[in-house]
Amino acid sequence: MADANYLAWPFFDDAHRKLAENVESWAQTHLVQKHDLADVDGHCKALVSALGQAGWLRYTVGRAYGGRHEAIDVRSLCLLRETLARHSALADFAFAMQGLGSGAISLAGSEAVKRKYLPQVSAGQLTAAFALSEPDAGSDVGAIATTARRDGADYVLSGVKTWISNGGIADFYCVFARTGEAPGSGGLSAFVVDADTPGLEVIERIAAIAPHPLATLRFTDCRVAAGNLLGQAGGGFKLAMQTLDIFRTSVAAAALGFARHALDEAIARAASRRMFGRTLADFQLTQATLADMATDIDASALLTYRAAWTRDCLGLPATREVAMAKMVATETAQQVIDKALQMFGGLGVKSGMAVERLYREIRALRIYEGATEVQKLIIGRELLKRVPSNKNP
Ligand code: COS
Repeated sequence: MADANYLAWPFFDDAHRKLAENVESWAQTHLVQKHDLADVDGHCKALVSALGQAGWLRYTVGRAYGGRHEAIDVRSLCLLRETLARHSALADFAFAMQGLGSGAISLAGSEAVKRKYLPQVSAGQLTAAFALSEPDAGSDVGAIATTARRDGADYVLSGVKTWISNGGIADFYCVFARTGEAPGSGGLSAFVVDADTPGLEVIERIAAIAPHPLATLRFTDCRVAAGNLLGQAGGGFKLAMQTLDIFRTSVAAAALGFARHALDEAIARAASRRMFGRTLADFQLTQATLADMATDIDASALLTYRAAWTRDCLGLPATREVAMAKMVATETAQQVIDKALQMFGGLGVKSGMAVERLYREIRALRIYEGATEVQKLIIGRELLKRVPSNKNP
């Protein structure tokens, strides 16, 4: 059982502690790692449904639409993701995408759009996706080239989106496209687009290092009602950033879950592996490695839950805190997992071993929802804002 001492930290209240306990016990009975992931799509759909039935997806939307809290509580999101990730990367993925994929609706959708989508997202009856990245616009969101042209009561979308998680299995996509109110980041808008809308097709399924549904989408004169616009025309860039400010902290939490799993594997290995007439744990080198791993995990947890608490309790976007948490938790989780794998020797690289899986599963987290380099950029810019003449360097 992973270390749960951090639950005593002042970032949490008793409801959070109870939530962590309940999701841990649910995960132990419902999330047996399936090593044969031939049907990743089917497995993912089943997980969305199971997470919905168990009530965990209620934490991805606000109370008026079936949610557990008035607005999304980031500490709950993080506790859920950390626990799910410790048990099953795909369960964490399925949970996370419901929140990220519907986040722009929660923040800026009209009442009608919220009522149409959010209750079913929360029940696990609709699968959500966030369609931001393009072949030439990943980190540079302001370079988005997909267009949305106003035509009477509709918008007509044309372009290509790629690296879209849940692409191919989602029921709807929150799509960011250029409406042209201003050049660059000021000319983007967000739309909710149902997966079966004529003109939207999945043109490639992408196989990834750790399998999950991932696709490239093409929009060809894809017509959506103007009512599907999320927020103001031209407000799409800020809406994307606001959505990421909420969910990036939960990426840090997922990385923590992977790292805690790796530490547990490493401790069990150290205690049981015999060599040179002793156990691996008897070597000071091993003890030093374990100490580094545990300290890195605690440092990541402190940054992660500080970011979540800052947003929940101080009501601040916490852009800087979120970026620090995402950067440190994902980077250190990669190192923690690498150290755990090393302690397994040759066994560590054998397919199907937990550390081998974790080694692959952590990698994408250092890239998606803003690569480490982007987080550094964000932190640097936030610091420079303290100098009035450098408000937007
Ligand atoms: N919340 C609200 N508004 C924000 C914001 C935030 N977190 N971040 C920036 N803005 C605003 C800025 O204040 C600015 O507003 P004004 O034009 O009114 O001054 C506007 O948005 C443009 O901001 P900025 O000039 O910083 O934009 P850049 O094009 O330089 O982009 C980065 C900044 C690189 C930080 C941004 O594009 C980014 O986060 N990229 C990574 C995206 C990502 O995560 N991709 C992965 C896809 S999801 S898997």
